Amino acid sequence: METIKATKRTPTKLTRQATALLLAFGLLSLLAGLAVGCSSRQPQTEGPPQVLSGEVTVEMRGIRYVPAEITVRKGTRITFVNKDGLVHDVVQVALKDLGKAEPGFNSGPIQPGESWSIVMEEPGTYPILCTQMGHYTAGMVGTITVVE
Ligand SMILES: [Cu+2]
Repeated sequence: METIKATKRTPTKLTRQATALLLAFGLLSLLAGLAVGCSSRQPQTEGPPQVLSGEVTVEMRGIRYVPAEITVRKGTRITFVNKDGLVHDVVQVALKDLGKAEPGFNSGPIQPGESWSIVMEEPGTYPILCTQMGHYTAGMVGTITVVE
């Protein structure tokens, strides 16, 4: 009877130690994983937006404004160049206000290979979109931010 008890106790003790070891290893690998995760996230830190000035070009290609988001100094001339085989336009209105509010500016149709430009004089945030059929729903929207 006693030998049976002893053999019963020993595996229990071992199992506890093994469990403790496994927990310790698990915790260590979890911490290591977190440390790796943190260091790999660091290079994605974004700085303040680049402020462009003088003459700036935005291409219209692939039914997109490229770049879609720009920040410019007031007095900057922005030229929109149509690189697509489709007609585009540049209408200064927020998507939610389309058809309700008067656009701030409207380029009218810009034919393939043609361009249109505007000088931005007033600081502010100007959402733009292309009103050609299906274009803004395809993602042809952008924002011009004008700073002092
Ligand atoms: Cu378009």
